[in-house]
Formats: sequence, C-alpha cells, structure tokens
Amino acid sequence: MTTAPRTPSAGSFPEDFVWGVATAAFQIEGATTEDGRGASIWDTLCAKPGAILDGSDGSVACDHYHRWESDLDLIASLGMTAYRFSIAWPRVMPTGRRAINDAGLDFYDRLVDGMLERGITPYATLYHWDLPQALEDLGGWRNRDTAYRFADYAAITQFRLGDRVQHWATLNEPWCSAFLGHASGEHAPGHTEPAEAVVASHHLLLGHGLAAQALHGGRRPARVGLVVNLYDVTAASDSAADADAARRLDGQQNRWFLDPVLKGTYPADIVEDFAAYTDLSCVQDGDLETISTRLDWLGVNYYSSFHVAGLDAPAVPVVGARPTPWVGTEDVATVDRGLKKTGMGWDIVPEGLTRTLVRLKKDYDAPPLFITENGSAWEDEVVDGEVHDRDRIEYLDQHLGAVSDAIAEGVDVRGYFAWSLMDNFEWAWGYARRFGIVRVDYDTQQRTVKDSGRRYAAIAKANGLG
Ligand code: IFM
Repeated sequence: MTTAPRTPSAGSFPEDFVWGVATAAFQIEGATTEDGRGASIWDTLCAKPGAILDGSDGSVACDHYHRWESDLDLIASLGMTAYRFSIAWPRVMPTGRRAINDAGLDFYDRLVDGMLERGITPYATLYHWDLPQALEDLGGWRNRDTAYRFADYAAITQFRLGDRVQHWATLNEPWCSAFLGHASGEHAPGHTEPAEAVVASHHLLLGHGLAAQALHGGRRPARVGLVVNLYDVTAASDSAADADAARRLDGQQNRWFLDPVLKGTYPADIVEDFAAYTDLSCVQDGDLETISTRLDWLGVNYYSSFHVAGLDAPAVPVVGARPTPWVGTEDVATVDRGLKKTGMGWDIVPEGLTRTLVRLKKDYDAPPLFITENGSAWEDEVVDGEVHDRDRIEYLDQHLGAVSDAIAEGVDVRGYFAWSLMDNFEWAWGYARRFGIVRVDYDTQQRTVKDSGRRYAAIAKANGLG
C-alpha cells in the first residue's frame, strides 16, 4: 500500500499562515564550553561509549554559535518569516539555578535582534532536552524541584527577551525527555527505569505549567505554547488484543500529555496501566490545575504513525537493542504495513497527520495549532554540488497536503515549521541522519540549499508567506 502524493497549490492555506523552519540549540550550536555555558545531560551522554551511533557529540555541530548571522541570512533567503529555535538552559544558567550567565543571554539577544532585522518572527522553545547536568546530579526530572527551577529559568529568559519574543514554547516533546530518557535510555540521561519515566513525565508537565504561569505573569505579553510529539496509532485488526494494544500506545504517547494539559486530568486507563510501576504519589494537590494553565497555542510535531498488535505472549522487550520506551508494553508489537519508510525507518503516513489534527479539534477543543516540526531524513547524495532530494520533497508535499486537508475540515492550524532548517546532530544517531532542507558539510560547514529547500520556499511564497 502506498500513499498518494499531494501537491499543495497556491491558496491552500490561509493568507496569514506562518511559514517557518525549526532547529534546536544542542543540535546546531556547538560551542559547548564557550562563554560560560555549563554542561548539559547531552554532553554527558555523548561522552558515554556506545551511546551515540557514530560516536559524535555536540561540541561543534553546525557551528551555529559562530555562524548565526549567515544562518539567519539563509533563513531570510528562503523567504521564511518565522524561525523556531531553542534556548540552551545551561547557557543562560550554567548550573540550572541561582547564577545567571549574561554572556549566554547575550547570544540569544543578538540572535533575536538578528531575526527581527531580517523580518523573521522568533518562536522560542525554552527546553529542547538540554537539562543542565548540575540539575541532573540533583535528580533531574525525577526531582520535583527541577520543575520550579525551570519556571525560574523561563521567567529570567523572558525578562531579557520578552520585549521582542512573544511566542514561547515551554517544552519540546516531553514524551521523549521522560520515556526515551528514562525507560528506553536512548536519550539523556540514559536511564532504563520505567517508573522513573512516569515520574519524570509528571514533573516535566508540572514544569510546563509553572513556566506557563511565569510567562503569563511576566511584564510583557506572551503567547504560551507547549510542543508535543503526537503519533497516529491504529490497531492491526478489530481483535480485542489489538484494540487494547492501540489504546495503551495511544494513551502513553498522546493522551498522557494532552489530557492533563487540555482537560486537567490524567487518562484513568493509563493511570491504571502505570499502577504496576508507580502509585503516582508524585502528583500533588493542585498540580493538575497548574498543568492545565491556559495555553495560547499547541505545537504538534508529527513524523509517523504506529500500527500495532497485541501479542499472546510478551515479545523480547526491545526496540533495536534497547528496552521499549512504552511502559509495560512488552506484549505489543508494531506491525509492518509495507508502507514506504524514511531513512529513520519510519512509516510515511500523511493522512495520520490529518487525523491527528482533526482529533485535537474534536476530542480536545484544542487552542490554535502550529505544526512545529515535520520532516524526514534520507541518505542524501551530492551531485555536482546539488542535492536532488526527491523523497524529502514528496514527504513535504504529502504532509503539507495533509495539513491543508485538516484546515479544510475546520481545524485552526496557524503555521508550519519544517524540520529542519539544516542537517544537524540527530541525538542518538549523531550526524548519521540528515533532516535538513539545507545540507551541511560537516568538514567545511558549508551550507547548500537542497531541492526540498527550494520547493518549500516556493510553496510558502505561492501561499502568501504569513
Ligand atoms: O531531531 C528531532 C528533534 O530534535 C525533535 N523532534 C524529532 C526530530 C527528528 O527526530
């Protein structure tokens, strides 16, 4: 079975639709020891033998810390009017609390000014996984106090940048920080304790709520959002076992984050599933009110979909060589539908994005939505200095088509940010996977706009560049 490519034409999007590109600090900045930046949990994980596929780290990455001006020129040259970037907590507060590092804030100050000078609207993410190592040493997201430290950091950063940055995302993909970081261990801090993952997820959500309150209470108006990675989950058959497998995966991946933020409750069925691991005594009175603090927008990162079946007997509990990130799902298998896959091995299911967006409207009455990440990795080839990345273009077209289908169904989607502006450090995969619409030659740091970059710029232009 294949999915039909769609080509969004001019006029498929509202006139004021926001067209942008996205990156994250640790994935592009490099300069991990410069100007007083403290160590982060990803510096620590990278130093662990075998943790990163190609043995690399973030010390140079795309050298964006030194090349930010030309990178902003590049964004402007693509005609983009918005840039989603993240701020490194350990640059701003090297130990995560108390001391503020002015040189770190100065960097983002210059970056934001540079955006505004080029007519690019900043969309800042406060936490894209680079927790200060000093806070990890105190228990990281397993420690409730980290949520309060995060709110302090949010307030401090907004105090400095809030006269120019209006759009704030608190966390990026808290599922990854909690479950990849603490259950499968493929992300920092690299733990494999399912109960820790659940506790960390609650403290991340609490941190989101506290930071949202701090941002709303700041001296400048803030549009506060949260970015979640949602998957479309389907059952392989109508059997009770398959339906239950889909319920559990959807519950952990999607509802565990959406329900508390948008409805003020944790999903009862997943609380029950988690009971074998934790009694959730980490959830204190008032936490859910804090977590469900008003959200001005929700960021959706969408890449793929899971088609799942329930097994009669538990399978070997591994994804690749690691434990599964979903807690207590050793009897759940993902089923190969024979769909085309990206270079990450992820099924390409654009209609899953439409379903996800429509569900957010129907089940959650969600606030305005942004697609804060969507994109694909491929084994790009450079031919005569050019990258003719037809697969990435097809993926882009299909997913933009899926967004316009959701808009046609009445979903309030305000913008799209391509992941990613440029090839970068793909976490546990190191530099071995490329998501950029711009190629980075890591030997020379030369940037080359791929065909997909030109295609994206043309679609944005044809649709009015909001
Ligand atoms: O590179 C990541 C990004 O940091 C978070 N969302 C998914 C992307 C691709 O894996």
